[in-house]
Amino acid sequence: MKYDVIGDIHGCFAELNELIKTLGYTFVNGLPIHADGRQLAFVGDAMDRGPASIQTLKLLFLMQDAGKLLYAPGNHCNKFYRYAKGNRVQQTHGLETTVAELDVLSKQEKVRFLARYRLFYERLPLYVALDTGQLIIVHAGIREQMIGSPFSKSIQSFVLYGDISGKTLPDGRPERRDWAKHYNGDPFIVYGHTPVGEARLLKNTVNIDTGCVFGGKLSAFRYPEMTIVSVPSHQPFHPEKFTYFT
Ligand SMILES: [Mn+2]
Repeated sequence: MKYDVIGDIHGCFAELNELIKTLGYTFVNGLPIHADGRQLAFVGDAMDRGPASIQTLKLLFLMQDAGKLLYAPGNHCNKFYRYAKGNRVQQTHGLETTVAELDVLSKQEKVRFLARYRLFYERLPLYVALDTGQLIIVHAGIREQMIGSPFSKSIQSFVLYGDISGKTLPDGRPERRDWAKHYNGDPFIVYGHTPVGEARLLKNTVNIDTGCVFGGKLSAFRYPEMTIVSVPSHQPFHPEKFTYFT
């Protein structure tokens, strides 16, 4: 099977559509279909910050209903799930934009959407293993010894938030260690979470979060070809949101 793994969408539905078409898919009854039988996959964080989180999620719901969804949840997915359950969560870091989209809907539509989202999230794995375990799709990162291990809170934290040090950066964001630098596993890891100017290939890992919602681009990693396909963002450019690894 061949895959096209899409980076963090963050509500950039227009760019998602353009990327899916650029990859050679056509929409049949709302579902992206590829003539060569390719499959889409996602590194998570489909919502928050961008202009069209609800539309993006509705496409993912449709794919899930059709049994065609390969999606690794991200930290924004987890926070929105807690919101959808009625937990008290801070409406910051982009959640406020998704909530604003919901607030335009009727009460009934909002309740129905949140119920559908809870079901969506509850059906997701922590990460997606494909090609007999040789391809791993995960939101923020994973350590070799975590692959195939039973669920634990520390694995959940790592896949959602990455290798956080517990320290806070001057701008208030949690410090993230460069886990990929220390990854020496055989399975190839496709991940996102940390916006980079260009898709970053390092050993058997690739970060495909090219910061679409911050004015970069939306990227896909083609497997097994190991090539990148991107479309430019429609959003204003915020260079300070990108990480430049050394
Ligand atoms: Mn993230």
